[in-house]
Amino acid sequence: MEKLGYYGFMLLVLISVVIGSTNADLTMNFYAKSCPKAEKIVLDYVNNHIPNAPSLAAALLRMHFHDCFVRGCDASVLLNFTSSTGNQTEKVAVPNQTLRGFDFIDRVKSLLEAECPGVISCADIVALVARDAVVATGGPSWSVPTGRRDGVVSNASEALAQIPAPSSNFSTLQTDFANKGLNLKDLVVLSGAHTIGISHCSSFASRLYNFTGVGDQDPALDSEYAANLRARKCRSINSTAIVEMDPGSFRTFDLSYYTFVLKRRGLFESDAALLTDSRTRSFLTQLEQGSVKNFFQEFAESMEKMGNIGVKTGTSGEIRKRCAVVNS
Ligand code: HEM
Ligand SMILES: *[C@@H]1O[C@H](CO)[C@@H](O)[C@H](O)[C@H]1NC(C)=O
Ligand SMILES: *[C@@H]1O[C@H](CO)[C@@H](O)[C@H](O)[C@H]1NC(C)=O
Ligand SMILES: *[C@@H]1O[C@H](CO)[C@@H](O)[C@H](O)[C@H]1NC(C)=O
Ligand SMILES: *[C@@H]1O[C@H](CO)[C@@H](O)[C@H](O)[C@H]1NC(C)=O
Ligand SMILES: *[C@@H]1O[C@H](CO)[C@@H](O)[C@H](O)[C@H]1NC(C)=O
Ligand SMILES: *[C@@H]1O[C@H](CO)[C@@H](O)[C@H](O)[C@H]1NC(C)=O
Ligand SMILES: CC(=O)N[C@H]1CO[C@H](CO)[C@@H](O)[C@@H]1O
Repeated sequence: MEKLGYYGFMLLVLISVVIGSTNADLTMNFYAKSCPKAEKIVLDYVNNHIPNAPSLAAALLRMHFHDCFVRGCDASVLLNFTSSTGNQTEKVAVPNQTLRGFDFIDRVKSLLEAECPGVISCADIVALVARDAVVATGGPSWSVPTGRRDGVVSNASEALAQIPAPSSNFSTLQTDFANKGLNLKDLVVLSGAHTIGISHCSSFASRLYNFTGVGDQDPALDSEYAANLRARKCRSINSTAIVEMDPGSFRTFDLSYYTFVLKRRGLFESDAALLTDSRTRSFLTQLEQGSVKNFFQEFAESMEKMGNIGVKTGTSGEIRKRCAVVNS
């Protein structure tokens, strides 16, 4: 730095400012001029419908996660077909087979198209709906800056490769999150989303039956809890039943996910994996022992980061007319 001298230094500062500004960021209330009622329309729709179908809030939150982890938050998860991949879009990949709520997004999109045709991206709809739905069920709120544009590619193999599987160990989770610019704290905080929603037995049944091929169960899962799951819900390895991820409060955004994980009752190996590293175990314990308010604040911070992953802004991508298909 010394060799650069003052002018060299100022030049560097100038260059980084220019680079920073061409990399257009999301902004709060991006549609204030182009469609002033947009965010209110989303909020009203969510508030009118989520109280009647609270379980959708979890599905919509998860959809935002799956969108952001593949090609950035660009609504690629919603596409049925693209010219490069045909019908092998993210939707058909194993992790997406249990996604729900596509028609909810489509209905919000129709309302927005009626108000301001061709203005609001599907990617922003996914981000806004996820936040508003979680808030509508009493969960945390977070800032959702907007201005995301929609992608034109959706590839099933990428979803399979980049969305962490429930069987993931700690190092896989760490890498998958780091690849998206998220750290270990984000991993623990965002895994806390499993305080709401449901899971199919297929996502964890391998832990209950013949885990290592000697008729055993996953030793990282509380054996009493495992026996209970085998007896009541997941009666065979092929059971199609669904279970509450956070039994007793699966509709309430609270700290009980962390309590369950610490009792070795997290459903997935990926939940249990958070106990296998001293750093994530310590975050987990801190969150569990802290206040709900603290968890909500941390969750808001990490969600904002997640909502920023690989966003397309400015002139990249497009504003889709229908969320399931790219514009022709
Ligand atoms: C850390 C890696 C993660 C893994 C391996 C994982 C895996 C899973 C699996 C397997 C399910 C159950 C799907 C089913 O069988 O129906 C699930 C559900 C869910 N996940 Fe995750 N997840 C992870 C992180 C996240 C994150 C970051 C979020 C959101 C911020 C999230 C939100 C949810 C929600 C809300 C549900 C319930 C969905 C519903 O009720 O339909 N997960 N997750
Ligand atoms: C989809 O992604 C996979 C894995 O990244 C890649 O090998 C493949 O070429 C992609 N398919 C298309 C049609 O782009
Ligand atoms: C996907 O496309 C292939 C041919 O490209 C077709 O045979 C198949 O039926 C399609 N699947 C669905 C679910 O539309
Ligand atoms: C974690 O899982 C990955 C992928 O399955 C595997 O390659 C790796 O060896 C595992 N790491 C540990 C520490 O078990
Ligand atoms: C458990 O897995 C092993 C190895 O894959 C297999 O040989 C055995 O038959 C399985 N046992 C049961 C009860 O499914
Ligand atoms: C589960 O499904 C697999 C594959 O479809 C089958 O081979 C297996 O026999 C089934 N196991 C049980 C216990 O039903
Ligand atoms: C996209 O596929 C879904 C099923 O996954 C279907 O319900 C929807 O009608 C399709 N949308 C379009 C525009 O093709
Ligand atoms: C929501 C969705 O599109 N789910 C699809 C996931 O993929 C399977 C096939 O692999 C389809 O049957 C589901 O409709």
